[in-house]
Amino acid sequence: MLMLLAGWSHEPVAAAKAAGPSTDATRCVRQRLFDRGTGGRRPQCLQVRRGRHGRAIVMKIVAISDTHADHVTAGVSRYDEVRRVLMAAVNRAVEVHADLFVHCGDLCDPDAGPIVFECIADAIRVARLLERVGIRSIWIAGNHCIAETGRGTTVLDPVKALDAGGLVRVATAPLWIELKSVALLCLPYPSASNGYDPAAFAVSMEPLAVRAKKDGLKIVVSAHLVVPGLLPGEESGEMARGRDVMLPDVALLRLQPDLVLCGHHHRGQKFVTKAGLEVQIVGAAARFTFGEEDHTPGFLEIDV
Ligand SMILES: [Mn+2]
Repeated sequence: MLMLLAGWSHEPVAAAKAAGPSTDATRCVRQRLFDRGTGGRRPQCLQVRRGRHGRAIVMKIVAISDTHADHVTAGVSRYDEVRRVLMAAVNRAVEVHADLFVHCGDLCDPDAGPIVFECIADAIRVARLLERVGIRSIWIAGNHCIAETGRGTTVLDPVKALDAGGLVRVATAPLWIELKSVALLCLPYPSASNGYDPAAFAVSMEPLAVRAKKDGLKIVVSAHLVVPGLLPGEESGEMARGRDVMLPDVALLRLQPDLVLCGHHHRGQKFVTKAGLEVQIVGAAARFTFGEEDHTPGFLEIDV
C-alpha cells in the first residue's frame, strides 16, 4: 500500500511579519499566496491513498521539492516561509522515523546573491541533522541548481562535501543506489555544458533493475525532468530556467519502478504519461507566482 500525505506548514502571520514593511503590493501577495485556501490560520493535511493492498511497506519516504528559498514574489522574499516548510518536512521525517528524505531539486538559483549561501547552509544543516538521527537524505539537482560553468557546477556542490560514504547522497549526475530493500535511480537535470542523456542512462540500468527485482528490491525513481504530456505551469513560464529535458517514460517503464517521484513541475499531482508511466509530482514547497495561487503546496510522505 502506498500512502501519500501532503503537509502544510503555513504560518501567515509570522510570514507577513518576516516580509517586512507593508505596502499595497506585499499585502496583496500575502493575501493571495499565503492565506488563500487555509483561511490564513490552520495548517492543513491532505491524505491520498492508493491500492496494492496487502503489499508490505518497505520504506517510508518524506519528499520535498522546488523549495526555491531565494525566490522573491513581487518584492517579497519567500525565504522564511519556505524554510518553515522545509523544517516541517524534516520534523515529519524524524517524527515518523522515515527511512529516506528526498529533495527533488531546485534548491535555489546559483546567481540570486547572498541568499544562496543561506539556502545552501540550510540544506547542509538538514542533511547533517537527518544523518545524526539515522535518516538517509538524497539531494537531486534541478534546472535552477545549475551554474553553466562547463564543469557541472551546482548549488548542491557544498552539500556534496557531506556525501562521503554516509547517509547523505547528492545527485548532480545520475546515480543508481542499492539499499537493503530498495534500489534508487536518481535522474537530476542535466546541465547543457556537462550533462548526460537520461534515456540512455535509464536503458543502461536495465540489467541492474532486472537483478534488483529478482532479489526482491523495490525500485524508486527520483527525477527533476519534464514529464511528457503534462500541462506546463510556471516552471515553464515566469520561473523558466534552462531547457526542457524530458523524463524518459518509455525507458523507465522497462525498469518496472514501484514509485516515480519527480520535481520541476510546481503543481503537486499524480500523472500517467501516454506511455503508461505513473509519476508522482512532488510539487513546489510554496506558491511562488500569482499563476500558482490555486496550487496546494507542501511536502509528501510516502510508504512504498
Ligand atoms: Mn522549480
